[in-house]
Amino acid sequence: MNRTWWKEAVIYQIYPRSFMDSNGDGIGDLKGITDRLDYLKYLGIDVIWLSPVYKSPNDDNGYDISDYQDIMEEFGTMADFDELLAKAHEKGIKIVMDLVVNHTSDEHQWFIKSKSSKNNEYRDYYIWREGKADKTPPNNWGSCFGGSAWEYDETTDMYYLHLFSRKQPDLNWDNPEVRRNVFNMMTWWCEKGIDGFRMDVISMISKTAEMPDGEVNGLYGDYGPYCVHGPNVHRYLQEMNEKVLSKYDIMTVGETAGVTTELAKQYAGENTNELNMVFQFEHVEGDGKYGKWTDEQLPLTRLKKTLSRWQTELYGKAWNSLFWNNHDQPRAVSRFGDDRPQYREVSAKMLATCLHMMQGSPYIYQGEELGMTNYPFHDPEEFRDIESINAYKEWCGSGRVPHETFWPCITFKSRDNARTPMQWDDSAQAGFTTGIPWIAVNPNYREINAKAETADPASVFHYYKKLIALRKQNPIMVYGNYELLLEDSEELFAYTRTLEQEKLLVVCNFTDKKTAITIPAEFVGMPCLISNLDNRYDKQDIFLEPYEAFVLQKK
Ligand code: TEU
Ligand code: CA
Repeated sequence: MNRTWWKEAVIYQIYPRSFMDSNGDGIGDLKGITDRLDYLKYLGIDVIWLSPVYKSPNDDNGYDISDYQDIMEEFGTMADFDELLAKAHEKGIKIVMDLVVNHTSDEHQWFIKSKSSKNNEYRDYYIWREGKADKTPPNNWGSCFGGSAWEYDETTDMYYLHLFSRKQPDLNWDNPEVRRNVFNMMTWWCEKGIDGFRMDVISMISKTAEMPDGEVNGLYGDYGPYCVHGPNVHRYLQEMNEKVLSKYDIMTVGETAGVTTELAKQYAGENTNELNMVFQFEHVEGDGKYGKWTDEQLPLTRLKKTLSRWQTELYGKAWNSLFWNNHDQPRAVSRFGDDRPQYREVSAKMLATCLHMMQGSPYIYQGEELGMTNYPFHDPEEFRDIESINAYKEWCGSGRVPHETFWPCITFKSRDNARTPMQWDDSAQAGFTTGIPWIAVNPNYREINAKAETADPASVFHYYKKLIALRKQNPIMVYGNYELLLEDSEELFAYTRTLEQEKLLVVCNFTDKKTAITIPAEFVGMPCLISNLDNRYDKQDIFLEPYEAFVLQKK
């Protein structure tokens, strides 16, 4: 398997709105990120994935772009971006941009022209269809953010498609002019010296020509079979690779909702000339009671089976991206660990061990390295995310599900859990802003913050720092083959990694119970590479403490 920098990298995702506010308006910005680069350097990460910073009306917090080649007012200026890029590169940190080209904002010039008349030259940059005879939308598809996926436009008496909010019209990728403009914009950013792209819902850019009603689950029809992994998606990515990506030493990761291991071998195959890796979502989906909304964790055996399948089926064929959370997911320690005070730190370290010892490039979401937790929502007024606001209305406001039933589900899974301000210290607003933050700071910031944790060698922060350093020193963590052990255990997630004659044994207790394990004979007495409780592992039969994790190394 050929070695590359992005296979050996640890990537840190920054959600700029919530990372650091430098001018007291309560909104994170580019200068704030630049001011915090030394923190990231100290943590030891190699790459920053920067969620969108382009001009946007912020209907979906920047994932609705009105100008791809200018910076959002609230985040600063292009000069601020250039300074961030230069300073990051000085410190040996690369910057990967968030490419959102399945859709634009409805305030993008292209859409303003497209909707102005049926024969405008930009008309076919988007997906317009006549309504049905009774004036209802062209089909029954539902938008990810609630309501129909079609918005009626009076000017031209037609509907346009928006798989997300009505202010996020889908681009028509079958139009070669759309592809040409997108590729030119990507080249413009690559020429500025950025180090790659995370590609937003890139598996949705090709739609089928026919757009029939979808299977109804809930209030609307499913657009999946017609808009995800569509007929030309690989052709368009190969064209993108040939015209842009192949010309630069950059990293690309596709956000491919709905991807399977088979499809991933095509999207991110070693020799398919598309992308370097993809985000798969099989381990963070499928738990829903009301759409995606749930308050339940899935059985550990399901998580192990899913992650193991990705480890083994991609090995040597495509590259894995590894994550527990991002700006769309609840906080890892609240969802997969145990955020009760007595277990928060030890379970956060256990989760970090479990993920960072796997094959693939690990992603850390801002605050995960501190063991930041979900937010204690009490009122729908506290939500800022269009997805949560609309979902509460659609499920509860309509009376479909009683508040007391739905509330635990939406507060457990809401994307706003990940979007509360980064907790820098125990001063007002956790040191995130000197003003009023756009979204409330988690009240636990006094105990959970970067200042306290960087000063405490036993903190979650220092545990992540050690894992990142170990990845640099141990190629087996990057390139070793993976094999699951104890497949049927509902308590322990155990696996080995093998690279030539070197082996690692990774054992993680996912429960709050003392749990017995028999260590494979070949590992008894072997050196411990890392553990979250610093116990001794020199006997064959041992009891693991709640959330205990350790790694033994046999050279
Ligand atoms: O997310 C794609 C997506 O499907 C999300 O809706 C996500 O899967 C879901 O919220 C999980 O609960 C991307 C971006 O990451 C997200 O922030 C944007 O809202 C979305 O695309 C539209 O750009
Ligand atoms: Ca600001």
